[in-house]
Amino acid sequence: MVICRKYILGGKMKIYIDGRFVDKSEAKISVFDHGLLYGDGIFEGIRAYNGRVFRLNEHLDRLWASAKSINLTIPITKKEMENAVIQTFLANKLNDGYIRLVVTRGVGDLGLDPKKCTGLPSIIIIADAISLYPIEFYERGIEIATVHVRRIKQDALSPNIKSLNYLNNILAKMASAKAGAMEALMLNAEGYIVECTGDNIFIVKNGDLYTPPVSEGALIGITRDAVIELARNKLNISVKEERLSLYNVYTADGVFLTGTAAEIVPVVNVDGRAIGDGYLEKTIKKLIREFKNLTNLTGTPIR
Ligand code: PXG
Repeated sequence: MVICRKYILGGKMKIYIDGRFVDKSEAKISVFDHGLLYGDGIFEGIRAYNGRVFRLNEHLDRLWASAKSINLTIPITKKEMENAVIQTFLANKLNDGYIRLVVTRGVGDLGLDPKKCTGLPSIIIIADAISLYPIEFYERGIEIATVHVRRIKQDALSPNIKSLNYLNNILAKMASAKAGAMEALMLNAEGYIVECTGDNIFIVKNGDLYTPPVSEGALIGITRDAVIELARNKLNISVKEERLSLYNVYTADGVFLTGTAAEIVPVVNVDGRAIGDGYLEKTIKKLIREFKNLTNLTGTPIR
């Protein structure tokens, strides 16, 4: 997706590295860090709205699960990490913003073997003001394109490990840009819909929501979960996690993407086909409104 970053204005950006805050220009790690050499590490993207960090515990639980899965021990507790995230927002005087939380395997030698990383894993926390797409795209919707790059097979690498290696997604992103679209629709090896490069996908059909089950190879998105809860519990909308084909997407009444960075963004065109009611689709509008309420009123306070 196209990221329009509005960098922190005035003052210096403060980056958290291994328990210390440093200026952006001083924020450096070793060229022998296996996060850099091999993408051996994990990350989370987290957002704060109106002085509250949205679903922080869920993000930390997912980070810890990613770490467990690659046998990496995060050298601080979840409570300490929660504190570090809050302190990073405070240090950068941000009430609304985006956090990139990265944990690398740490410094090793030029071989793959993570046992050679004898020091501690590195923890890096970067906060910034971000709006993913220019505002008019949230109002008008975006165009996406199906790409030839298939989502990596889960029996090779679980999509639920938010690893520092995002080449699968980056190659897909490049292919969608070639097709003149803002985001790539990724299929699994069987040709069914999975997700986009940094967001999950939903369709609306006859007032019901459908999204691919995560067993198709998608990340269990935190925004996806929030949207499913809002639809079922607040708006009384049925949500079905079902295998979806391109036919289902092309013939939907509405299509939208969800992600921490993207939030909820309507899709108005897929592979050159205009989608149903586009950005005017009623269910999507209701969900965007409820999601705004939820993000403004809930979350871990920044203080
Ligand atoms: N699928 C993938 C592959 C992701 O990386 C999501 C879905 C949405 O998940 P959440 O939990 O955020 O609702 C993601 C999100 C970005 C960006 O800049 C987003 C992600 C990773 C890297 C960059 O938009 N992850």
